[in-house]
Amino acid sequence: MSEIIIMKELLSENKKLAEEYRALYKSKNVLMVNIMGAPGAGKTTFLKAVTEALKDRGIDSAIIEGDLYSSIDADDFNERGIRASQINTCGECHLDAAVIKEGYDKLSFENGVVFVENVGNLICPAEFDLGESVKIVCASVPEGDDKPFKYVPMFSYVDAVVLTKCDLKEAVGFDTDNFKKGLSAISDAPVFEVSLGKDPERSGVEKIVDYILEKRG
Ligand SMILES: Nc1nc2c(ncn2[C@@H]2O[C@H](COP(=O)(O)OP(=O)(O)OP(=O)(O)O)[C@@H](O)[C@H]2O)c(=O)[nH]1
Ligand SMILES: [Mg+2]
Repeated sequence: MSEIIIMKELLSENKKLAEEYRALYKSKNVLMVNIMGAPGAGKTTFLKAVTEALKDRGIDSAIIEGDLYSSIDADDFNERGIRASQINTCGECHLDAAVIKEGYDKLSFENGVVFVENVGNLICPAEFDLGESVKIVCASVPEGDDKPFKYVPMFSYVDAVVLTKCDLKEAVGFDTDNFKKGLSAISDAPVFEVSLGKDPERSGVEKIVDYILEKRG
């Protein structure tokens, strides 16, 4: 069998599982949110701020951490009192619906929001439905304002874009209009800007929390 046929079968089997698990997560009153982005885009930093803001609003959250080998991010969340389960892909560049279900089962979590921190990668994760209800990409300012023009599958796949490290815009000459021009050519996803460097105010986080809670209904 050719590699293309094997890949098509794999994706179709994954899609079936994802539909089944999406219904299961909904039945447990869990909103599953898939957070994607390049390595170092600021996914964990963003999730720390969001889970804290949700807690302030009385909403429980938990994390499924996808990493090639380490458990650094999951340990960090657990130390902060946010339940996190670890999935190590051992070199694979993406997660799939079956491993997310395993991660979810380890959490024993209902009635709240589960965030998946996907493996740092702007390409492969856009092909794999995880059974989530919301897909978000974190794009960081230092990566450049041309990314929506170049990584079309990812930016056209997501429901929302979080533009991270906005405190660095001036330092790296980031052109926000150009970024939005590239995005609007392929998607109507809203853009949320956040600055979480040294900003104690969690700048921009409340708006994305409103968006997530709207999706929860
Ligand atoms: N200046 C600035 N730095 C940030 C911001 N958000 C994250 N960082 C820094 O960027 C680096 C990477 O952040 P992480 O949150 O670990 O990124 P990540 O996407 O989770 O990284 P991986 O899980 O390794 O792919 C860290 O040094 C953060 O402190 C921000 O808004 N502004
Ligand atoms: Mg991380």
